Amino acid sequence: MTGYPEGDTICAEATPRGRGGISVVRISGPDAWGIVSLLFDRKLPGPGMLKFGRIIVSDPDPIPLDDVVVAYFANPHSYTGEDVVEISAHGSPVIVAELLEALYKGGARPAEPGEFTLRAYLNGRIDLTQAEAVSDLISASSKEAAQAAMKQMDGGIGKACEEIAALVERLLIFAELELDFVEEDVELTSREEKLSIVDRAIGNAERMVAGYQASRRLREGVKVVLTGAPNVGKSSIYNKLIGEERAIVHSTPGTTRDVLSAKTVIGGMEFEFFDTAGLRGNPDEIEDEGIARALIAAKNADIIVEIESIDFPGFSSASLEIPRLKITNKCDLGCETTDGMAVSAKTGSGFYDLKKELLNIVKEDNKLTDGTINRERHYRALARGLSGLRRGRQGLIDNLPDEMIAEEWRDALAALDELTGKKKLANLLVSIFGQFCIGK
Ligand SMILES: Nc1nc2c(ncn2[C@@H]2O[C@H](COP(=O)(O)OP(=O)(O)OP(=O)(O)O)[C@@H](O)[C@H]2O)c(=O)[nH]1
Ligand SMILES: [Mg+2]
Repeated sequence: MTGYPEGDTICAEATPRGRGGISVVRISGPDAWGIVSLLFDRKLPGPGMLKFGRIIVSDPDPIPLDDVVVAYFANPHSYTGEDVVEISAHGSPVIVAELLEALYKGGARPAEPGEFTLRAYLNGRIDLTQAEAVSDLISASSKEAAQAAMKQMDGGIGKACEEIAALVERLLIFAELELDFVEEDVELTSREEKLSIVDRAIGNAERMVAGYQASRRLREGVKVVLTGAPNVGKSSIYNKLIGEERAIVHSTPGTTRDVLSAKTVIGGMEFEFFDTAGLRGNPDEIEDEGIARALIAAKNADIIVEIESIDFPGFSSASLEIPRLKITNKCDLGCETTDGMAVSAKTGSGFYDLKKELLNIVKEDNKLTDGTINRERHYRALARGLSGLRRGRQGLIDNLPDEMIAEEWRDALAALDELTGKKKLANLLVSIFGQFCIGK
């Protein structure tokens, strides 16, 4: 299926490489129990139990390697759905290396990245979206992203897809039944009833898509682009927001040319800030590469911060339909006359309110519901499903033959199956699980 052998016994360190309190080595497969029994100086614990004991390896004479705690999870009640043994050893790379060596000698092979989770998926313990959630949880860089991943691990997307699939299956059954009676030209189910079912399916799918942008922001960070005329202090504000002197600040207008970006966490949310070249009104210079790049960055922003300063005027960055925040910088020089938000990159005043306002803008449209999709992959599959449903709906209205309509329902079902991973596509699995760390 994925190029990895299946059904053999795999092992890997499940904790990060290095020195620490403990290191956990995980073994999964039909021989997990047998291989570890040969190394452990006591009888292995029963399923779901822990036991303290000693690992003895042969070198070639038996030598005690480490005192460990062994946990045993019997199939199918384990992470992978296979027999799993976890050995918690002292956190030393030397011990882990020796232990793994002994396990290889016993017949286990090194696990590939994500292979434990892949097995959990192949054994039907989790669907594909739950496997992706495991990876998202591990790589989450904010509290909110971690919570969203946890929610997805419960299988919300899979359940929402199943509900839609159940509706589409009913439509498919109606269509096929009527095909059987095509000669008699009878209508077994009214068109109104079919339309109401397909409308429910479309409504559900649209709700899953609705939160997509918000959940993508949670995963990838909120993109905030700082724009404004030259010299208003964009780079100074950028440095202040990320807490580092990354961008060059200078009194000469037009200092910044390239788009710079850096990530930082504010109030549990990850933000990615972009510093850009100053926008000039002079049409001769509008083609300037830096300005062009600044405008592209603004187009891809989740939020645009439009900056002006006491000594330099504002410059509106086109009329994009993106939430924007107007601020005035250099308030240490006096901002009494401004009505917008006032900050000073020099003194740091106003930054607390600025960050609070950014968070408010994000939280406004960040209401995630169960089953909200969050990956481009989900989005594409669901969009395909939705267009199948819409074409089928139109077919019903246009009184197209049942055969043609059934084809649309099948397309929609195939897209849903791809989303949850019911349909197992080898190259898709390689690309998803290849991004995992080893040992997960
Ligand atoms: N007094 C005062 N000066 C500031 C403040 N912020 C920036 N400056 C000064 O304004 C000048 C321009 O600052 P930058 O941060 O380079 O401005 P910019 O908008 O990035 O400029 P370009 O990259 O040229 O478009 C520098 O001399 C800064 O020291 C502030 O809050 N108060
Ligand atoms: Mg600059």
